[in-house]
Amino acid sequence: MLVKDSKFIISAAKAEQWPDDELPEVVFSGKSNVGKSGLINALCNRKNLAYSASAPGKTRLVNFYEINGVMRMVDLPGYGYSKASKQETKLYGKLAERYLTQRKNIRLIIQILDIRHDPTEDDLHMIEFLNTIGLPFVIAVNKCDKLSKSQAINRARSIAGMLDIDPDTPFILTSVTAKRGMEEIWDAIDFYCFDQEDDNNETE
Ligand SMILES: Nc1nc2c(ncn2[C@@H]2O[C@H](COP(=O)(O)OP(=O)(O)O)[C@@H](O)[C@H]2O)c(=O)[nH]1
Ligand SMILES: [Mg+2]
Repeated sequence: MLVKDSKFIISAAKAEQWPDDELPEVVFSGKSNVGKSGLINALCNRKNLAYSASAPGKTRLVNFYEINGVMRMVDLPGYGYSKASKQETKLYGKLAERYLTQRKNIRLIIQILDIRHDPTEDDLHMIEFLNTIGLPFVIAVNKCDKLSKSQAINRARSIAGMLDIDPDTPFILTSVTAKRGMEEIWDAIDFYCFDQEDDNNETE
């Protein structure tokens, strides 16, 4: 999709604040600092749309961004947020969990991992959770600019082997700084948000 218009809608602290319409939503999930906001910015060709630095505190809420008036990107609170107290972590975890289990608009989840590190226990729990809720997800292994191309491919392979996922799950190497993998992510977004509906319409 060519992004012509992208705007921040709301940082929701409770479900009552979720936008009340049928727009498809793509969710960005991953631990703090893995690049959730950066990926949203890169996909939208914006510098600061979703940057936490410009919105202190909002990273622990569910942030909604509307794209071209036809879909939304949703920046989930990062898990493993070290600065939050245990109680806060639990609360924000609940916000994310409620959103993921109750929100009807979700078409796709982009689960982001750091290519340099093995998945954390939190990452593995999150992926287990994604398997149980049954919504489509892809894995983005981000920060691949930090490694050489061959190192990145090897790391991605070894990370894939550590995950309990369907072997068909798309595994996309991404870099916010080098703008890598953006087309592949957009392909997945377009497919899950729009193409499937088009296919249905064609066969009617
Ligand atoms: N080198 C590199 N740095 C990245 C990449 N993605 C994010 N970062 C940096 O990692 C930090 C956290 O990114 P951010 O998008 O705020 O992570 P979030 O907490 O998951 O939203 C920032 O300093 C980003 O500039 C990437 O692909 N490559
Ligand atoms: Mg963020």
